[in-house]
Amino acid sequence: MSLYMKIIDIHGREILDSRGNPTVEVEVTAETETTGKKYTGRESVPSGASTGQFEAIELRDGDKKYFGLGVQKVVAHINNRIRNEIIGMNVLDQVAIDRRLIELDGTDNKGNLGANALLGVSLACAKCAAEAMQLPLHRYIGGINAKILPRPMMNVINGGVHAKNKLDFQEFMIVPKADSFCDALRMGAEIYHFLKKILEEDHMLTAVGDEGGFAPDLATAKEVFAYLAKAVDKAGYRLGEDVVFAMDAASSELYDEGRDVYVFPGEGVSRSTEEMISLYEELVYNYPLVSIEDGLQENDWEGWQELTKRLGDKVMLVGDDLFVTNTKRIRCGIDLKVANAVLVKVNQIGTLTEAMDAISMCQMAGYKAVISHRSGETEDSFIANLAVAVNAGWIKCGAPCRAERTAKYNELLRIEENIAKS
Ligand code: 2PG
Ligand code: MG
Repeated sequence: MSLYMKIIDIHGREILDSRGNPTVEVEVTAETETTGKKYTGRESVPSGASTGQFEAIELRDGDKKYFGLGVQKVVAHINNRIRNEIIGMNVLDQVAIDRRLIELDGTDNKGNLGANALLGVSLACAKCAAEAMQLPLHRYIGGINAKILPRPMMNVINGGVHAKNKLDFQEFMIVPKADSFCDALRMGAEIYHFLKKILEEDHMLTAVGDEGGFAPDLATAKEVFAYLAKAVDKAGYRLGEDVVFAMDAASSELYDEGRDVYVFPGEGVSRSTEEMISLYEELVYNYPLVSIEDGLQENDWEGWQELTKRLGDKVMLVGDDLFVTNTKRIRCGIDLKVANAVLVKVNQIGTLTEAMDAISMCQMAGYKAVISHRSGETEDSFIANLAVAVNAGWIKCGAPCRAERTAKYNELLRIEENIAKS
């Protein structure tokens, strides 16, 4: 590579995420060899609640501070071992940086230095490189053809482990469709406000859950979709045309391995794999539901095959805990004809290069890639840039509420403007 922007400093620190838990922030500084001009990129690391069993390891201190959730050890890894190893490298050589990080960790699951250490450094390098090249981040990562604004999947009703209500399924999303991202976002926000009104009229709680959606004490998917349909209608949009629905069952959280059933405490029922699939068929038949994420648990490849046979040509079947943004598991899914879309979460795998490899694998196999936030987020908007960089077409980043969610949406507005101008 002819351009050399030497990394001269890396600094990690502990900050707070949207749940008030510690997470990692990293600053990377690089210097132009010829002029000595310095550029800095800063990024931070999200954190999940319904984490998949096969995700890369998020290291925590486990001591008295912050109930064991501190990340001081991770910060020390960044400021010592990683810093020593990466300083001097070319910040423009993302693949080499990520490879070095992976080698330095030396484990399959990033359990040594922590995926949260690696990811913070990896993303901050990309940001610093974009600054150094004086390019918008989406353009630096994606190049000249980065141009598709994603369709937002907006989680407006929160349940599962993201809210303390009766709702067992984790996420219910509205997916507006418009000619521009700006209009889609406005539609989503309008529907969100109508939803609030309708819930209030029915004396439901409109306090919000971790991802900014409301967390009323509804128990079933049908009840939720009935409210969503009403809100879409009140907002003046056509259900099924202007707006469709998506859901994240997050079913690994509901699964009881001993009894081989999915337990729904809010509904007071259990469901077998067959009953889960039948329920989804019924929902798809009755509502404009276009996407079901983690419909079955993360180890049930056979169940997923059946689910894919029955619904794969009608809706997006998105693997989150199932694939964990890991090319080994995605390869397996493609070979077994399981699912048809992958939820991409950068912290599930730990480096930007590996996340982009996962996206390429999806796109080559005709699987959709949905770029996603975590339930624990920061004001960082890297994923908005990533979604456009890879022309993913879809992004899932919560309700149009809470600054850590709107940070992503607002960044997409800026990107849309930027693309229109260029
Ligand atoms: C999910 C995510 C994000 P968490 O399951 O898809 O919405 O939740 O970050 O808690 O895993
Ligand atoms: Mg999920």
